[in-house]
Amino acid sequence: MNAKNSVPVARAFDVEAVRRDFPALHQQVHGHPLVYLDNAASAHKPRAVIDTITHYYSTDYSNVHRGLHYLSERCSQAYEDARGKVASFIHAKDAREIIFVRGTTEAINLVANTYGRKHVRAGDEILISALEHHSNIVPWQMLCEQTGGVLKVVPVSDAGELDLEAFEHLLSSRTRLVAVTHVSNALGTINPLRRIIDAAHAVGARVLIDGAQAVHHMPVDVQDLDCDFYAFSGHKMYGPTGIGVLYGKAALLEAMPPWQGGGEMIREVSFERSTYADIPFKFEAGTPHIVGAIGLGAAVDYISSFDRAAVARHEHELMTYATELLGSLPGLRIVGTVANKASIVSFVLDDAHPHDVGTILDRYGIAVRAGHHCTMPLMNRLCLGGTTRASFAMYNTRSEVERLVAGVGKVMEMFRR
Ligand code: C6P
Repeated sequence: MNAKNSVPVARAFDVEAVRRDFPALHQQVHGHPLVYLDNAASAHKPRAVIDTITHYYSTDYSNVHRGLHYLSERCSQAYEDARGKVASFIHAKDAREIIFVRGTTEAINLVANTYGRKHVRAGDEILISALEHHSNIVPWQMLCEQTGGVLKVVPVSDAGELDLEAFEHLLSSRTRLVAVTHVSNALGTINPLRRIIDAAHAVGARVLIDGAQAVHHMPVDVQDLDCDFYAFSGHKMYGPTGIGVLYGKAALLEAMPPWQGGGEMIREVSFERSTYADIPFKFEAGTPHIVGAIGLGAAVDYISSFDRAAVARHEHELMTYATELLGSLPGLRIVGTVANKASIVSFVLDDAHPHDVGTILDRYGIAVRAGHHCTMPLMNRLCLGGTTRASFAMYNTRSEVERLVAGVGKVMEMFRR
């Protein structure tokens, strides 16, 4: 804090200093220094998050919103402070619009099972895109099976770009909900959300954004976007596993029926009927992941302590550098070539299966993901069984990109026909 006016001062971005914050990065894997490029699957945790979790389990831990005693009050305060931090992080109007859930998957299932079951009738349409993760496909398929709704899919180009004209044609007065990803986890494509959201609202549809791969790479302002729901996971943004967020506009959340029943989500219970608590508690049945939420608050503090534009620039440079070096290797093809991309480079080799690439890179201490990345329909659309995917975080370096490229070179030598 700046002592004079209490305005937080952004920490200068220095990647070597950032790396010192992450203990797990400093280890050898198969005799090589770890190069961790599987951040889209899950990112490592800074000391600030680890210490916060240790602190709460070591001292101020108790159940929340139940006890009148000292520890319960302290822990409840920290849990609600975390909600406030998340609300500010995505610029929600009100902390009541932040529902703590297990992750993106649970957030989307919550909307499908509450908003979806209430509003989708036989013949109504739900519009998703061909870029979606299984988490933003399967819950809608299940909803359609239950309600007679119809799932429609916006096509994607060979480069990995949504066909916005097709999207606008698919929208109709039957469209109840549009559910699209902010950033594609398989290709890195950043979708033009404003255009999508405005067009969906023009036909009276609600919009859910899957922000799992976006919220830690770029500033997200849910009021400016005007999305109705925004979902993300703590573990990809340097926070704990098992905790995530559903943002929803307060008026929508208030009108939605609860999903899971139990303690914490009720106002009064009798054997005849129950009444429900106000938001957000209506959607947080049972004992929540208390320390997970507090740890997520610490992750938000950590990310927010930096000049976020500098972090985004650094990640973009890594992606561009990796694309340039990998793209120059004969027999390697980058998959996902749109101009507007974030932190992800997917590729295929002419002569080696992605699983072989991933396994061999691991022998050199390089962690990447290989396979369909939980986007089987997208892989089918691109006529691929899978890709090898390098995904970057704020702590990665140019020399790690060079280690990746050298590793891929070794794989190519092994498989050269
Ligand atoms: N993608 C990946 O390696 P959960 O598991 O609920 O935290 O997140 C699911 C999810 C939803 N949407 C997108 C765009 C995602 O990328 C993910 C998780 C990981 O790409 C694990 S499959």
